[in-house]
Amino acid sequence: MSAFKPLVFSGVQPTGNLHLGNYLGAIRKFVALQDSYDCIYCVVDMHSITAQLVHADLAEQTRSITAAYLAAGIDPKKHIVFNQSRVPQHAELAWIFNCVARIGWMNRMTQFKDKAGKDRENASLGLLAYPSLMAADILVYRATHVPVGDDQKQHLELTRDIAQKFNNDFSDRIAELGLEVEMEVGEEKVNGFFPLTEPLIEGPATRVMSLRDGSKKMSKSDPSDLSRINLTDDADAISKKIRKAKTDPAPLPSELEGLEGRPEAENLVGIYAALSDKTRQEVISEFGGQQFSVFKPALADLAVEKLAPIASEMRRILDDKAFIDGVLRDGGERAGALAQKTMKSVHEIVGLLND
Ligand code: AQP
Repeated sequence: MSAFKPLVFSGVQPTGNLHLGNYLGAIRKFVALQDSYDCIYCVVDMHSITAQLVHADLAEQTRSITAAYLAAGIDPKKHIVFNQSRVPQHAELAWIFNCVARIGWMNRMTQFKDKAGKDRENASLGLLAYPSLMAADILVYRATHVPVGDDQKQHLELTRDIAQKFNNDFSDRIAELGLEVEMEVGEEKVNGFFPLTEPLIEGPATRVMSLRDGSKKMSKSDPSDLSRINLTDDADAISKKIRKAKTDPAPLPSELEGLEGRPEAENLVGIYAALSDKTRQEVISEFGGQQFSVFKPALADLAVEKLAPIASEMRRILDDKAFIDGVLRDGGERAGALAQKTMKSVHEIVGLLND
C-alpha cells in the first residue's frame, strides 16, 4: 500500500500588515522548509472575509502578503504560491467538511470565542466554520505537514479530527475504490484517504506577544501600532517600538527560570533568540544581569538588521503588480490541478455523481 508523499501547506490571511509574529511563527519557517519538502504557500483571502466581509483593499493586501513571501525567500518556481480564492475546490471541500464536522467542535474553538466576543449569535457563519475551511485548505492537497504559530494548534487538531472522521465514516468506500493510504500514527499503522497532518510549531518564537502587553499575542488587528513590529516598518519605527516596549524595572535574570512571571521580558528574550538563531539560554548568558537600557538597543539593532532587507525587497516587488499577479495565476493553476485530482476521488467516495 502506498504512503503519503511528504508535502507542506500553510497560509496567511490578508487582513493587515504582516508583523514580527507572522514572520517568526510562520513565514520564516516556510522559507526553511523549502529545501526539504515540496511546499504550497497560500494567501488565504477567503478566510479574511470571515471576521469582516468588506475590505476596501483586499486585493492590495493579497499582493502585499505575496510580496512578503517572495521577499522573505520563498521560491514560487520550485514551490507553489497562490491565493485561495483562485482554487474553488477549497470551498467545495470545506462544504463537505461542514457536513463531517460537528457544531460542538466549532463552538469549542478559542479563536472563534475570541473573535466572536460576547455577541456570538451575531458572528458570521463563516467565522464559526473557519476551521472547516482551514482543514479543506490543507487536505485538498493531502498535505502532511503544516508550519504555524502556536495559536493555530487547536485548529490543526480539529483538522486531524475531521480527516479521521472522514476516513472512518467512508472507510468501506475508500477501501472498495482502492484509495487507502497507509500512515503511522504514534506506534500504530492506520489507513485512510486523508493524512492526519502534523503541525510544525517548535522554535523560540511560536507565540510572539504584544510589545504593549505580554499577556496578549502580537496581532495584525491590535488597534495599537506600538504593539507590533510590522514587516514594512523602517529602522526608526522598529527602534522606537522596541524602546517603548513595556518592561518591568528589574535587570534581565542570569537564569532562564528568572523569566517566569515576567512575560514582557520573556517575550523580548524570545524575539532576540529567534532573530539571532540562538537559544533563550544563550541570550540570557549574554545579557543576564543587564538593564533593558542595554538589551533594548541591542535587540533593535538586530531586528533592523534582519527585517530591513525584507522590507526593502517587499517594496521593490510591490512596485511590479503584474509580476505578483503572474506568480499567483501560475501558482493557482498548479494548485488547481492538484486540488481537482483530490476532489475527483472525494466525489467518488461520497457518491456525488458528476462525471
Ligand atoms: N503573535 C504570533 N506569534 C507567532 N505566530 C503568529 N502567527 C500569527 N500571530 C503570531 C502565525 O502567523 C500565521 C498567519 O496568521 P494569520 O494571519 O493567518 O492569522 P492570525 O493568527 O489570526 O494572525 P493575526 O496577526 O493575529 O491576525 P488577526 O489580527 O487578523 O487575527 C499563522 O501560522 C499564525 O499562527
